[in-house]
Amino acid sequence: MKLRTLAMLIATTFAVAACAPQAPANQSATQDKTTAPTNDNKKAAETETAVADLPVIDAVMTHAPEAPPPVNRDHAARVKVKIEVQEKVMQLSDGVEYKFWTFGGQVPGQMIRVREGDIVDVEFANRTDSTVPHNIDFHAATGPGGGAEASFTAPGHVSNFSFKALQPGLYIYHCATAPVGMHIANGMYGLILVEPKEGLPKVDREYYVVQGDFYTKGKYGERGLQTFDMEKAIKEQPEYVVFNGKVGSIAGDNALKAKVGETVRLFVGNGGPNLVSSFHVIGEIFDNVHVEAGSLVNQNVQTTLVPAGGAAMIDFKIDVPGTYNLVDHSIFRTFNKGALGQIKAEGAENKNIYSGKITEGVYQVEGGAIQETPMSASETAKAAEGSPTAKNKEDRIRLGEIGYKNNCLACHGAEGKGVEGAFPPLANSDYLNADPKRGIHAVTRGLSGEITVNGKKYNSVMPALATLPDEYVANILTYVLNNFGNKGGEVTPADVSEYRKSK
Ligand code: HEC
Ligand SMILES: [Cu+2]
Repeated sequence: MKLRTLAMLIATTFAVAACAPQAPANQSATQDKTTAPTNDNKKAAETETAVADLPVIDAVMTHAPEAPPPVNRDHAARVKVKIEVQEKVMQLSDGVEYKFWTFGGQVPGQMIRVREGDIVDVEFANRTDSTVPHNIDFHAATGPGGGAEASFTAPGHVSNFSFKALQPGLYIYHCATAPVGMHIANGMYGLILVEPKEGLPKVDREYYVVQGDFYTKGKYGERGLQTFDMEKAIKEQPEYVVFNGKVGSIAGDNALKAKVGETVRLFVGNGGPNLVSSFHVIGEIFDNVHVEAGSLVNQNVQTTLVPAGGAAMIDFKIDVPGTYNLVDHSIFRTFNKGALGQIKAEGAENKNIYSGKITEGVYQVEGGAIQETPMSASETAKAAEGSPTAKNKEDRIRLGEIGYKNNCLACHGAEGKGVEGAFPPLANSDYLNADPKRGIHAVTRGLSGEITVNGKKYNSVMPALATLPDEYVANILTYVLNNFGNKGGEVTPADVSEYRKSK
């Protein structure tokens, strides 16, 4: 095996060497493809060094969400990239495990950053404990399969091949071993950035985010080790859509950080295998978007498409502090399948740009005035009309289920599991079980500021549902207390009304 590898190495080296004298010709071919004349001039100006004379360096590679630092070189190099395939059980969500197939032990694989014109020398190893062969297709490479054939590697073997990073951009790499869809669905993708020769405009922070869809036998949130479901994959019906391989990987305590006044660049990829991402950051407008991660820059963009097997480069300035949610705006994926990330920005408020809530009151259709006072007793009674009165506790639970579905499910989820980093669980909630009045408080007055639920911190805002009648609130909370593994109990309309009167 060693001999074979050596022979292949030599063959690859020869192939590269043989190409070297033709390189200028190759390059003019590339020039024909580009349209911007300024680019052509720049390319022509830089003299081509023979491949053998290029300095050899190791690639700086980073695990998501970190991105490698700018290349900062004014010449080409041979950049050595080492990738080891590892099949590995990791968490897809809290309590949910999945056997991922990975480049380098994490999903996505490490981000690689090279310079336009570099030779990328890939060493591709497949561990002995792997169950199947793997390979790698670099969208940044020009050549059959993007390296897929050259890198096809059985368990316990290692392959080498090289490619020249001819064109700048941010490119997906992925496994392309049959069944290709399954290898990608198991997490085999990552990004390589080919910086233009002049580099990218400087920003204060850069992050690496890759979306992927996952197809588990069990439903979203079903605990235990989950296996791949080919049927769901073929139907393109994932249970999970996540950023960086796990629900909550960049939310809550893992949120990306920034400060007011800073510029942030996101290197966003989409491994797929199936879904196209409508990538959006709630509360931000993208200043610049390298559309499809190519050379075309669009400005003032709200949502950008990131195709499966594609990418986008996005930058924006943070003007005001707060939490910015990264979402796939095909929005059920965010609230029900896990596609939620966060940037937490600290710094000084700027009320001119964003005031925050100035007043809140009850909106009355008749008269149209905003009142500072809560609903009057007669208004509450009116709202309660048509919502039947529960005869007993069982009845209350039954009626509460409907109320829960209409008013709470959107954020806390059908099973009350919430969304890690954004919406706390009502299931088995130590916070709620410690004192059901907390539930009355949250629903009638809203809840904000830091709370800890089942050992996890949440610092978000639940809007008050102040107009729900007492009976209705009592039913919902009784339903919650008697479901989702909570400790039971009953909240009565009298409890709610009493709490409303307290200060
Ligand atoms: C718009 C989203 C949203 C809706 C709708 C919503 N909540 Fe919440 N809820 C939150 C957020 C966010 C928090 C955490 C607030 C914080 O971090 O301080 C929360 C916290 C809670 C808590 C305390 C924490 C815990 O997990 O025990 C309870 C109880 C609760 N909500 C119950 C409800 C009930 C009952 C309803 C429906 C009547 C409801 N919520 C509707 C977003 C929502
Ligand atoms: Cu593979």
